[in-house]
Amino acid sequence: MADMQKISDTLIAGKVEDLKKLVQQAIDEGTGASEILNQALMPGMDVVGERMENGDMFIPEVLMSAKAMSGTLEILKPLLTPEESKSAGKVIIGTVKGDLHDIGKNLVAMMLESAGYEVVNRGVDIAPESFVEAVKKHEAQVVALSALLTTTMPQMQKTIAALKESGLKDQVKVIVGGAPVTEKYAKEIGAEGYAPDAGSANKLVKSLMH
Ligand code: B1M
Repeated sequence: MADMQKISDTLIAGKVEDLKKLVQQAIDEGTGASEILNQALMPGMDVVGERMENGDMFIPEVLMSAKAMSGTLEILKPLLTPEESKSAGKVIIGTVKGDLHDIGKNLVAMMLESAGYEVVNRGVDIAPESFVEAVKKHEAQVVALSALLTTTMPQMQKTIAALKESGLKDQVKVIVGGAPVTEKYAKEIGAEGYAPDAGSANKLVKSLMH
């Protein structure tokens, strides 16, 4: 049985290589990828967030934890993604302009890929016009916007406005998510959907594709 607490503590300590080893070991022992994610890594990141807020952890330390988490996602990805899957549709995903948080967004991208969607992950700090460009280029059905800062949430509305201005809004559904985003906010800015976590993002995309 994998030691979830140890995995969590190693993530919080930002020990990148140790964490990769522990996660690999847990997988080799038969622990499921989503179990590791939900029972060790996500709770670990929550502790990091609390400590950051209380001033008990500083940016360089938080970055090490983030790096460690991203490293494990690389290990978990093939286990969450089927080798062969027919595309169920195309989704463009990115973190909005001014926002550099990408762990949650990458998790959503991974979950969508695992459900068979073709995902174009644009990265972080993506300006409204870059989303417009991506929709044009890839002819996607859904655009998923992530924001982790209250100060960057308005970029979601700006992205929707840019899509309208370019005449593309009728072709795509915009969905939003990220810790400070709410269902109410999504409605206010005219997004077609809101997902509180990666699992519900999958369900939401599925419901919008049909
Ligand atoms: Co930042 N940070 N950070 N940070 N950081 C938060 C978000 C914060 C809540 C911490 C705190 O004070 N408690 C706070 C925001 C306060 C606010 O505005 N409400 C904050 C702050 C203030 C900042 C800086 C301003 C700090 C500073 O410089 N003074 C700065 C801003 C930089 C910038 O973006 N311009 C900053 C910087 C950073 C780091 C770079 C150090 C690092 C990010 C590294 C990286 O991402 N590569 C970082 C981190 C790691 C965090 C915390 C600790 C963890 C975020 C995370 O990865 N969580 C975070 C505190 C917290 O959230 N507990 C915090 C794990 C991840 C799996 O969850 O991203 O919520 P999450 O994603 C979930 C859902 O939200 C949802 O699904 C995911 C999986 O279930 N979801 C979507 C996310 N995107 C979605 C898109 C969808 C659907 C669902 O599309 C439809």
